[in-house]
Amino acid sequence: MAKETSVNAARELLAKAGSIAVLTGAGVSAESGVPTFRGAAGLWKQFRPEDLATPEAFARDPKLCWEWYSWRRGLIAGVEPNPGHFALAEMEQRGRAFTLITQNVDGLHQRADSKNVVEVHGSIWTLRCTKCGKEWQDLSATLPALPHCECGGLARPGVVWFGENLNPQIWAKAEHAAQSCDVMLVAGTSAVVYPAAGLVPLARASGAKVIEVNIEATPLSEMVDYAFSGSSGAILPQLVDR
Ligand code: BJW
Ligand code: ZN
Repeated sequence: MAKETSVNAARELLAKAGSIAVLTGAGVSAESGVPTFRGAAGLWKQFRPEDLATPEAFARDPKLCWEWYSWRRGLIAGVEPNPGHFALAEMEQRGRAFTLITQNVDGLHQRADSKNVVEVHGSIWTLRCTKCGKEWQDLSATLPALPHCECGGLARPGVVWFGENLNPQIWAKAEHAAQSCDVMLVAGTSAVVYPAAGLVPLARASGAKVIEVNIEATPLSEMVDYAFSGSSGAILPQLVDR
């Protein structure tokens, strides 16, 4: 398919859309200083996902797992949202259906004042009890080596690990947004992790136009209507209708 490269045309498409769904990934937070997962400087170059981001890894060594998540919490607490986050928050303030589906667990979209954020992979600021299932927010800079629930159960990070199902209510919101949008904007994701990546073909099959923003080509790049090669911090502000 011929790729439309004009930022102006994509901005106009977004300006005219009655309903927008956005799907973001780690690349959107990269310019804030949050490491991505894949790629040369990605977390998975330094750490093995099977050692840290699976339920089996947590069962085997919860202390090691919490050490990694506590380190990431500290890192994220020390950074700020970047122009890409702020552009998406501004795009939402246009009085039409707008859903920001994010795979990110860092909470930076909310800190940039985005409102309708659907966190399909959970939040690093949420803790969940492995015994009673209670969930709570904890924004503290430091956590105990092994955080516990008031019921005495061991707490785990409220994120979605490999091999785990996504929260059905949250996933239903993401699917609904993908199926009902006129335009889907996909930014900063390698689009290799499912089912999140499947939201893009779902939107397309439902008739949406798709705009991608990424510094590299992804498995989606061939199927989208507009593929912009560049950083989300630079391109997303250009897509806001001012
Ligand atoms: C920039 C930039 C800049 C850089 N500007 N761009 C179908 C097919 C194959 C496999 C599966 C399938 N269905 C399910 C699976 C298994 C698995 C999966 O997808 N595996 C594949 C990786 C092979 N999925 C699951 O297990 C999911 N669960 C599930 O399906 O449940 C049903 C089930 C149950 C039991 C058995 C089987 C199925 C759960 C997936 C959970 C993913 N969890 C993580 C960790 C979250 C917690 C944490 O943060 O620690 O989520 S993994 C990690 O990857 C994290 C991310 O949200 C996710 C996606 O990564 P993302 O955001 O795309 O980041 P990167 O680093 O990959 O890419 C960054 C991109 O940004 C790059 O493209 C850069 O170029 C770009 N970039 N700087 C713009 N400045
Ligand atoms: Zn509990």
